[in-house]
Amino acid sequence: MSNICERIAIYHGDITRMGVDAIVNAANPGLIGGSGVDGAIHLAAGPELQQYCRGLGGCAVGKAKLSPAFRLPCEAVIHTVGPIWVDGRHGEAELLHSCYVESLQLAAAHGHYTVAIPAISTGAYGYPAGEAAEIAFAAVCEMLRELPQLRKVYLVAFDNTTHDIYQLLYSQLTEE
Ligand code: AR6
Repeated sequence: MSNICERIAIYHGDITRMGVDAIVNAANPGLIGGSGVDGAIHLAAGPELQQYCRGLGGCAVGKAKLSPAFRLPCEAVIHTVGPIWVDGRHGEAELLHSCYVESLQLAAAHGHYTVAIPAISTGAYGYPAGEAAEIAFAAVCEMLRELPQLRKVYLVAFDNTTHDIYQLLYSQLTEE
C-alpha cells in the first residue's frame, strides 16, 4: 500500500490554483458551465473554455471529456459529470466510481500524470460527503494500481467537512 499512499495527496483549497497536469471539473451533462467548482474553473479559464466545451457535444453521467485549460495554471481540464443523489438506490455509487475511473484513464491516455480531483457530486448534486469520499479513495487507489504512469492524484477538499473526512480516510490507508 505504501507506493499507493505516496501517489495520493490531500489538498485543502481552490483547485483552480493548482499547477498540476490536469484538473477535473464537476460539470453538468451539457458542459455549459454552472456554479460551484464548475463556475470557478470557467471563471479562471476565461470564456474560451465555454466556447471550446460547446463543441464537445455534452457528456453522459459517469463519463469524462478533455479540454485545454486556457488561462488556468494547469495544462488540461477533464470534465466529468457526477450523478445527482436521489436515495442511493439509483446507481449513484457506480456512476460516481465511474467518474473517477474515466477521468484518470483519460488523463493518463493524454500524458497527464499529475491530476487534481474535487469532491464530485457532493455540492449541488447532493451526494453525502462520507459515502462519496469512500468511493473517491477506492476508485483512485484502483486506478493508481492499474496505471503506474500516474505520478500523483490530489484529492481536493474545498470545505472543512470534506477535508476532515479525506484526512481520516488517508490515515486509514497509511495504516493498511
Ligand atoms: N475548488 C475545489 N473544490 C471546490 C471549489 C473549488 N474552487 N468550489 C467548490 N468546490 P459542486 P457537484 C467543491 O456543487 O455537486 C454545477 O453547477 C464543493 O465544496 O461544484 O458535482 C455544475 O454545473 C464540493 O465539495 O459540484 C453541475 O450542474 C465539490 O466541489 C453541478 O453544479 C462539488 O460541488 C455539479 O454538482
